[in-house]
Amino acid sequence: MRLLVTGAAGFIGANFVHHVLGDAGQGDVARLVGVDLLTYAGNFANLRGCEGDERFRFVRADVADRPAMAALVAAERIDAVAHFAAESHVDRSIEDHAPFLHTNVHGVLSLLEAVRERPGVTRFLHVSTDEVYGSIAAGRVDESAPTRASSPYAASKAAADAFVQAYGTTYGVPVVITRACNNYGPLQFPEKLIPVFVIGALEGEPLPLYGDGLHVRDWIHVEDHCRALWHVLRLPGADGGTFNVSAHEERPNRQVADEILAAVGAPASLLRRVADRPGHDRRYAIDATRLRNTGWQPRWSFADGLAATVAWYRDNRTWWDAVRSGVYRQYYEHMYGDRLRASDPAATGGRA
Ligand code: NAD
Ligand code: TDX
Repeated sequence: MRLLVTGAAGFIGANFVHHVLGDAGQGDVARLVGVDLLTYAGNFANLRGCEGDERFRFVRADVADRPAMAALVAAERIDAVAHFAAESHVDRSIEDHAPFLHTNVHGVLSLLEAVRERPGVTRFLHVSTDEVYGSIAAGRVDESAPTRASSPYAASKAAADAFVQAYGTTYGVPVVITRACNNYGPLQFPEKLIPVFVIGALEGEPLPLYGDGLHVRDWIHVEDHCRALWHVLRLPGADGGTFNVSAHEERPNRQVADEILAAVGAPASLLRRVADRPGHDRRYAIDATRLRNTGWQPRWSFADGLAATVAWYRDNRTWWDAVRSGVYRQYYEHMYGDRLRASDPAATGGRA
């Protein structure tokens, strides 16, 4: 396999590259080209250890640059694509949709065009999200559920999914879509709930819980997600298919916060109830039976995965010290400053 991995320096992309260049891909991968623009979320340090692997090459490029993607796919004789590159944070999409339209929509179109021109490509794996289904009032939804995006981020991912499906139907591109629930684990940029709260708890900083904290998310350890993606990338007869990826581990955010506080050994007084996210989806819960029926299953329980993740952040302070410097400070102040100053620890319901 000659594999193109976009978003290779991001959280899930980098974990996937390590997974595939490690034991999982032994004998299967002749070449792995990692592409990443190295935006605020991309970090070349996430790929430490890959530089010495002769199968690996890193290219800094914008996935929405059509000529660059077409040239790369042709020059490297790519025969499979795993597309991770995206603007991935809901709160940022509420501030400015433009980078989301650029990368998530124009980016996927640019890659689909590059692949359409190259008949040797046997799989285009589009890494999508459960957020395209919108809030799920009860039960778990399977892949037949309609898309009902709530945030500009989710809308851009749903649009990308629609283009991927259209290129499969119209041009016969061998596409597969995966829709995963919330990931957590090593190398996650501290803008998402778990790394914000783990690092905050380690530092004794206030932890901003949006709204009543009873919004439910469905959690999967990034390693289980990467195993699912590697499995789907090579799954015979899957062209045109969509697969939900979930460990079926649902929890309200407040419970996640409590579990983090317990794992770190930090006091509940750090919790702050802050102004809610506009359009905040109340609950995500997807059914991954279709994927499980093809032979994949998760290995991490949330309790073990969270403990391992807390241990990783505790042991890798240099990694997060570096990513939390400079422009990140401005982001944190912009996103949380006023909300935290307006918050009241007592508003956590007497727990503070
Ligand atoms: P991330 O933000 O950590 O990483 C995204 C990467 O894409 C970064 O390295 C960034 O530099 C790169 N990138 C951004 N714009 C680019 C561009 N124009 N050209 C090239 N590279 C660019 O995100 P993540 O959490 O690793 O998510 C990866 C994928 O998985 C995304 O498509 C996301 O929608 C999807 N997903 C994420 C989750 C989650 O919980 N994090 C869950 C389901 C699906
Ligand atoms: O500081 C916070 N406080 C808080 O209460 C943050 C960052 C989040 N939250 C809440 C909002 C959500 O209910 O925690 C929950 C999780 O929030 P995020 O980590 O921002 O993730 P979410 O919005 O659920 O989206 C994630 O899962 C699906 C990823 O960011 C997406 O990329 C993925 O597609």
